[in-house]
Amino acid sequence: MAKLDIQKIRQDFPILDQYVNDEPLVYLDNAATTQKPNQVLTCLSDYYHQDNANVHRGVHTLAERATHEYEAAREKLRAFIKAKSTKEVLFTRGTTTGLNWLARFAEEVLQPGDEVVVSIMEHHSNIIPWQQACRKTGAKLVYVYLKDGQLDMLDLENKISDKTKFVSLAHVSNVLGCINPIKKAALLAHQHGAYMVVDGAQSVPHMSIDVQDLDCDFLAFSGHKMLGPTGIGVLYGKEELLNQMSPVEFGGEMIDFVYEQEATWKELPWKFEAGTPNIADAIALGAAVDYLENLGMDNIHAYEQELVRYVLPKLQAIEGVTIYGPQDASERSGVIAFNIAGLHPHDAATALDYEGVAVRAGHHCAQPLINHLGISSAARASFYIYNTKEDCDKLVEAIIKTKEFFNGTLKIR
Ligand code: C6P
Repeated sequence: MAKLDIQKIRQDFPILDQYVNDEPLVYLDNAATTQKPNQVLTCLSDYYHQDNANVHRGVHTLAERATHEYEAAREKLRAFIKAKSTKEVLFTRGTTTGLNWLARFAEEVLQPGDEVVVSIMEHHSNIIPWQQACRKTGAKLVYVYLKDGQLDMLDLENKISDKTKFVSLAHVSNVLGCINPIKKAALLAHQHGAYMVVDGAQSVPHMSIDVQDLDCDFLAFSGHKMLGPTGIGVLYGKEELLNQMSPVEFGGEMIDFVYEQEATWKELPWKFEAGTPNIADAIALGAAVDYLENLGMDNIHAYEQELVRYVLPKLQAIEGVTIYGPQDASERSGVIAFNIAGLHPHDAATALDYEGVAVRAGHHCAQPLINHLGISSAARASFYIYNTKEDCDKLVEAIIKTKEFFNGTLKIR
């Protein structure tokens, strides 16, 4: 397997080359958003400098260039997730928008007494839209709980029944870091005639995804967590299902014919893309895909696992540090949420920032999970392709220093 040249990769991310609080920046908040390489920034700037025009509307040269680049980006995204057709790749604002669109579809499908199955580890974006759909239709939202810090597969099997119409699961938890067995879940869902929805926000940026192999019906993800710009993402859906769905937004560009009292829709994927789309960011997301493909998604996943294998035992060895999720590095992606005994995670994150280490603290938009874990919040370090073992060491040192600062009682197990 080709190894990644991390120092070379880092040169593409000039933002990393800075000091924060007089310390070299160690950016470990990649689950919130990733940094953007020069290639993506140049793509954005080139588009606005050279090609900017509206898409699918004009016949002039710039309009044709912009349309070509926008649709070429869609094709890159198709190939990236191995969808059958570009008709199955809808540009959205991000994961949240994609999941909201699906919940609208659910409102058309759900009947009183039907069930939607989610897990307790879901991000609010994969809970609240379903709560709303259930409330409007009289369907019930059913939760699958945890075993050993990850999805309880027995509970999943028990909760999916013939009443289930949608199963919607995170592929990777943004708190527990566990990787959920989506292929198995999809099989179970389909055995009961339910649709399988995947929240890919934390998986698509980090591992090779094959929607046909997973056999999921829908997959939502965000560009900004995979080196792309904010405000752009993708909703994948099987063509026959997207054809059954009504558009969520109406207006310019998504129509075929408009009469005084009614209208007909364009074919997929444009039926879902009302108004002027986020052209530049879609094209730049295509550049991010080029960058990731060039490194190789399997290499990226392997490298992140190497970092987790390196840092997890070091964190586990610090007395008073609790790590959430599976304790075995091989079962995790590069997300590690933790607490330090006696310290509020916001204080911990602020103290780490004094050391130049950027981590997130809070409920991570997963309050039901945080409640279920019996805590009020947690700190979280999350890794990506430009992080190094030195970054891991810096995190560990900074946590130890923080503990010393607050209670002066450092012990290594
Ligand atoms: N999680 C985090 O720091 P958007 O905001 O639409 O790009 O992504 C929403 C979302 C959905 N599902 C999962 C599993 C996620 O992790 C996120 C975003 C960020 O954990 C911001 S709250």
